[in-house]
Amino acid sequence: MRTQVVIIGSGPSGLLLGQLLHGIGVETVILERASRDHVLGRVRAGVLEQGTVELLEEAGVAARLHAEGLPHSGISLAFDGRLHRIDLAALTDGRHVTVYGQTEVTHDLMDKRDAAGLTTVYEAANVTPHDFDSGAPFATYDKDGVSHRIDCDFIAGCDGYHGVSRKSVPASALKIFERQYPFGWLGVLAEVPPADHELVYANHERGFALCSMRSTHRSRYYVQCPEGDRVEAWSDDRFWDELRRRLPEQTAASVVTGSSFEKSIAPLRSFVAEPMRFGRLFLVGDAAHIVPPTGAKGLNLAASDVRYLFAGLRDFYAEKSHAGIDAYSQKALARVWKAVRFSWWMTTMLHRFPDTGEFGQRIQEAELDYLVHSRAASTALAENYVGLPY
Ligand code: FAS
Ligand code: PHB
Repeated sequence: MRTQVVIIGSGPSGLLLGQLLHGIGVETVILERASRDHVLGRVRAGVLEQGTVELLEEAGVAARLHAEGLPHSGISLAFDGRLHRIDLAALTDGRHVTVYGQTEVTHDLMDKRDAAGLTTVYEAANVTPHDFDSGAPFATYDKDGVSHRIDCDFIAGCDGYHGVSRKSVPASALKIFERQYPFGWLGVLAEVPPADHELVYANHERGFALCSMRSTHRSRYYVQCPEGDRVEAWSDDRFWDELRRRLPEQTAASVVTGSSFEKSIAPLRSFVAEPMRFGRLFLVGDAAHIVPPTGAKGLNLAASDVRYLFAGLRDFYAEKSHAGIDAYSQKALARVWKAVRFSWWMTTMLHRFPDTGEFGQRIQEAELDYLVHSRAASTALAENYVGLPY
């Protein structure tokens, strides 16, 4: 079998790249190790930068997003028993974010790909990229006990942090940067109306909390929890009590509790693998970088990687130009590191670390107080949160 671009991974980055390439007549095959339902069952990101929305519009998959997504022009920071709103739109000439779950983005992209009759091999086992340092790369995989080979021009490693693509690169060719945070996020989904009409990021002596949502009737909440904590240790009652203890009284009083239908703990880390290109293999999205979700950047960074790689592949196929693919790693990493910094900064400002102590808590509160009363500081937060220019 032969195609132009083999995409490993049917998450948002693989699907979005496949859809954009299809739009310019470039053939792709996606190889995904999980089932379609398993991919759709993952609950992850919830906030889309304006640039990501524009990319989904370009891919022709933004209709439901515009019908059901919630445009947000501000967020609130909660500390010292009060809410402090950051007016994102006023500080960034009208830019905003859209609340629309990653699950929905993935669903829309999968439906669009299926409608176009494009090939995605789900439950593909032992996917392996080969000869990507030559001009004739190929991928192999096993399906239903049969081994397959697909020859191609390029391989896009869109297979996430635990994928095979980055692991197929010789360790000597990779520079890894990593910081593990000494806590995780316990997240729940519940069919209850959100506590506030916008997101609330709370700094509290007991730990960080986040009030988010998926719609006006479905809420997404998080509380910081100890590293190694277990979901089984958290009943719904315990979660709701802890969440409300970390919020200002007025916000806590607005929390509508109910039974959670999803509850999980995610570890927090900052991770970057450099470079993001190895001959005919490109690392995209979580395959190359991970950020703590405090800045709502993970999914949006995957989208910006896709934008840069798509532009490079479009120039290659349209004009036989290598300039775009040669510049991919350096351009993508320049934006990745700014998002890694912002996510690290939001995380250190809002979370309780083992060594924070009373002095550290006062420093965090002083930074937050300065932030919400300084137009310059609020603008810096706002322009990073809505998404820096590509
Ligand atoms: P994904 O990991 O989404 O997709 C990779 C795909 O490749 C998967 O379908 C996987 O099954 C497949 N794959 C893996 N190995 C393979 C192999 N060997 N062969 C074939 N296929 C393979 N971001 C935010 O912005 N906000 C959040 O709140 C947020 N919360 C998160 C919570 C969790 C628990 C996690 C893990 C991530 C979270 N993220 C969040 C980040 C997340 O949204 C990612 O940035 C986003 O999924 C990146 O998309 P992809 O790069 O497509 O990677
Ligand atoms: C979410 O709704 O899942 C979400 C929103 C904002 C974040 C992280 C997660 O910073």
